[in-house]
Amino acid sequence: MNSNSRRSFIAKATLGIAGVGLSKYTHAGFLSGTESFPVVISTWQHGLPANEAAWEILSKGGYSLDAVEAGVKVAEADPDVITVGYGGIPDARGKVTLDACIMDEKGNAGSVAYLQCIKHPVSVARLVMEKTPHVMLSGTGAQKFALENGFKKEKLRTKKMRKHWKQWKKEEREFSTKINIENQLEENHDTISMLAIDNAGRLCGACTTSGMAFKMHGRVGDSPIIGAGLFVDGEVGGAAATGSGELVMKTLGSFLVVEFMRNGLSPTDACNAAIERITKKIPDYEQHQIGYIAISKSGEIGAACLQPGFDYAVKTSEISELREADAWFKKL
Ligand code: SD4
Repeated sequence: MNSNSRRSFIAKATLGIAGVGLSKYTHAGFLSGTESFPVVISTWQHGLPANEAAWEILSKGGYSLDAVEAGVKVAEADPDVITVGYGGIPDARGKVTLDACIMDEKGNAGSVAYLQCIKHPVSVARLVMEKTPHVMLSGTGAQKFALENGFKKEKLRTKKMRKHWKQWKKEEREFSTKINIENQLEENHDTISMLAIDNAGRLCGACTTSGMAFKMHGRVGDSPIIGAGLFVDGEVGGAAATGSGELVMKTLGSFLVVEFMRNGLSPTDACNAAIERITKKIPDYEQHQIGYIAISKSGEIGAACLQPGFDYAVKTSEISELREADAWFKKL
């Protein structure tokens, strides 16, 4: 059996189990569990320093909305995190275009898409939520709104990314998804999505990205789409995504995870069920990576992914660690 057919076999076998009923999902028990408040989780390795920044606020009894904003801003400001904010991998025309959103425990939401030259898109998204009657602003309108509210216009593309883009133009010139190695230059990669519950039990989330490497100019992914890249229902739980945004958008992934939790699944089982939905609905799912993180309103955390290799960072008063999410395609 070659590795592709072996993968299909494993996927079918798993589908068989899962098809019996939602409660039949199997996952490593240590990956979820009840954690006390406050708690913060976020995607990928760059989630570790981001969680620390969020913790500064949470540990002092602060608001989880402030915590998730401050947390993801660490990745946005870091030129070495090349899939978020400043230093992000450009699109096919060499432009860095950013997507971000934020959501609070009451269901208020703000979002920006296709935003250029502004270093902290998540903070602009928060202002959209707090200062406008709208949920989402995009492109030049979003940029104008940011500038009117005191943000500075800045050049975001680093020299390293300009070189990377020039090289890509010379060699590849075609968009392709690469599982877990969207960023081939560094260990750190991908969108940062963060969910936090504060001392008062308020659950908020944020998500920010420069999107898929060398995407078409004008392309917007799942990250700023409420319900796709992020969804929070303060009475149930929250979920957030990373990976190939098109698949997440087609299945409204984060909303789906929260709805599965509403129907009684644990966070990890809910993430697995949303991954399963992708495998049922999207024919070329094997070419992609998707990762979900989730948290219930009581502070239980979980995660799941399509391909092995998705890590998420967890911070509580007792631990600060990186965990490997349960993969649909188990390690071969
Ligand atoms: C997007 N979901 O733009 C983002 C990118 C990402 O791993 O998370 N990549 O589709």
